Amino acid sequence: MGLTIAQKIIKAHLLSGEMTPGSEIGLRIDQTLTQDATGTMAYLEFEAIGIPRVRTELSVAYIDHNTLQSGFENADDHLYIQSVAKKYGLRFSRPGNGICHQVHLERFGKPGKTLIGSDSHTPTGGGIGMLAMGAGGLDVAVAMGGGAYYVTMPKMILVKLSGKLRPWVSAKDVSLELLRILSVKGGVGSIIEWGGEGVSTLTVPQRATITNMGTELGATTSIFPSDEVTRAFLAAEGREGDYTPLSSDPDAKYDRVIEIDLSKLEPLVACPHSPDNVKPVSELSDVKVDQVCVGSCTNSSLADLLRVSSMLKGKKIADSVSMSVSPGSKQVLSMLSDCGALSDILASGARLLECACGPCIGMGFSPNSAGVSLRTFNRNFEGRSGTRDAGVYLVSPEVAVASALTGYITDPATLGDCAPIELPKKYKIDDSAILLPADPETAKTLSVRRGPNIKPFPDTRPLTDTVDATLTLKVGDNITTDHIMPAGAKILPYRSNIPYLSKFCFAVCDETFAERAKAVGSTVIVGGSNYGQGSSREHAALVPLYLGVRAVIAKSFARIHAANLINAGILPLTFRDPADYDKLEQGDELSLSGLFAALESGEATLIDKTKGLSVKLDCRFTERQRAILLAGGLLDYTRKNGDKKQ
Ligand code: MIC
Ligand code: SF4
Repeated sequence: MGLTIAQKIIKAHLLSGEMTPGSEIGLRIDQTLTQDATGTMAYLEFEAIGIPRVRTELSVAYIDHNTLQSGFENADDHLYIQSVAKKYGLRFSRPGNGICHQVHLERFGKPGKTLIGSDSHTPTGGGIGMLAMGAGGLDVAVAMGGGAYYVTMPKMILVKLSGKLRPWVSAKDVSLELLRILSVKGGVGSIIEWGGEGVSTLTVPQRATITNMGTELGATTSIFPSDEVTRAFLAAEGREGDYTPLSSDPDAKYDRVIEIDLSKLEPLVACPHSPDNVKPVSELSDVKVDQVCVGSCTNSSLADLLRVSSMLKGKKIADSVSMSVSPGSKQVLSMLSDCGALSDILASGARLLECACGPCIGMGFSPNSAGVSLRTFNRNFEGRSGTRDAGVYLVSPEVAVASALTGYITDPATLGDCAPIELPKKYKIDDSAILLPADPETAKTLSVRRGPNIKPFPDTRPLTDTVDATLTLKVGDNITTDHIMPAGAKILPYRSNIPYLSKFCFAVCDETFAERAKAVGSTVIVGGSNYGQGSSREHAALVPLYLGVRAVIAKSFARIHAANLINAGILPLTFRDPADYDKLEQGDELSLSGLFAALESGEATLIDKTKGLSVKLDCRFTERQRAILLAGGLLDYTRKNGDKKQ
């Protein structure tokens, strides 16, 4: 039987398991990336595993999230990561060089290779034909040490594209259309492959926008073929040698096929507070806009910003709008500046921000109170912008600029003709902000710099046969990691300080949670479906571990978060009958007993001592996951089994 693109890459990297959907597979990982907000913890874990040098083909440490440096904390973490990279054999992308996914696509991504990154938008690399997945920091640390990365073999969804995008309609609208069709849960357990004759009409940056936002569907990853368009992109980056063609076999089998005619799409908008709350721009023309942000790993390529500058040229943004532009990389910024496009952006009244994540993760440029913010980003979860009552709308760069000019959500087609954008045949290459590691001999003599903000990893504990705990928090569906462990300018500097971070755990839902959890000492959290969607941040598991969370019981879990809970030694359990969710109440005293046997049988019984009832839970894990849970998490498991795993 023929294979899909993803299946071909999986087959070439398969270390263990069967390629049947639902079974656990172990993959050899060629490349890893980290960003600084998850990187410090990932490298502390890598050091704890105790391997002298990374064993991947390429590992890169980026600094792009925590660039505000409003105190010593971020600067200390940057120095820590820089010194780790030099000693252990990684490239180090300096602050200011750009957003990890954009820079990785430009300078390192290779079709046919596997990449895991401690960031949920790592699938951006699928735009260039990589099998690129987001993972928790500990999984990345293990992969850096040469260990396999384990995922559940996904189902395959083919999105078959026909036609060509009309003027003013962009790759972002393709992503939003798929979110409209599938919802934020629709990709869970699947890889989304893009095919059909419409693919050849999309450039690599457009493809990368689409694979980037596949994350919002909950997909394991998304991938495009590698074709002549890919070759041209790599050639423009001076890397034609990295090109290999990749396509699915004509008789490849997909579990589901979705057809999208590009020529029928119109500009779309994801309304607050979920990326799948999608409406056509034409229905929102009454919405007055306070703020517009262009950038993020979704829409900050040269092509995107040339479009922005051509729309702004000779015009002024509305007085009532505050607009920011954050280029995705130094390459993008420098080329914008060389061709004069940057001046057109600045002359319009827009503000230029750093080549970094910035407002996307609430690092500055928060909206005014109850403000309406239009962003070319990928997430609009409540509170993520830093302003709790702001309404964030996700849009294409075209809709963003049209709205900045008029002050209302505006269909760009009302502005007249859409001028074509000329992309250069060669990009400007300057890798001087990517520092190389020391040679292995010198590396042995180097030490790592650790600032006072770096606190030890929380205490882990092996699983016990009985867990008695209080139901300290009950939450609803689609809880994001931004709810569990918020980010933003006030908190992000403390990503290497779990005790401090713990004060903010679930603060968006319930400000008293952290105190209450600490007071009871042993906690169970109950959630609805798609619990833990969003970011890959393992802090959303490590902080609960620190606060005494022993199990999370939900209707269903998002993939990376479930893995992070297991890696932290916290049990992710699901209701056999989702209706049982309604029977449990915050404050109930619970008991899970006979857990060792439950791990073997796949079924656990929860006793609600307060209500006097019992509830059946699914407790199905792979042999490896059971061993991790019994050991008290992946770190302890890897330390014990390190040699066997290589
Ligand atoms: C995000 O977009 O939420 C982040 C910040 O990039 C996260 C990583 C993090 O929390 O550090 C992600 O997407 O994984
Ligand atoms: Fe950075 Fe935002 Fe992309 Fe996350 S989604 S990597 S915060 S730009």
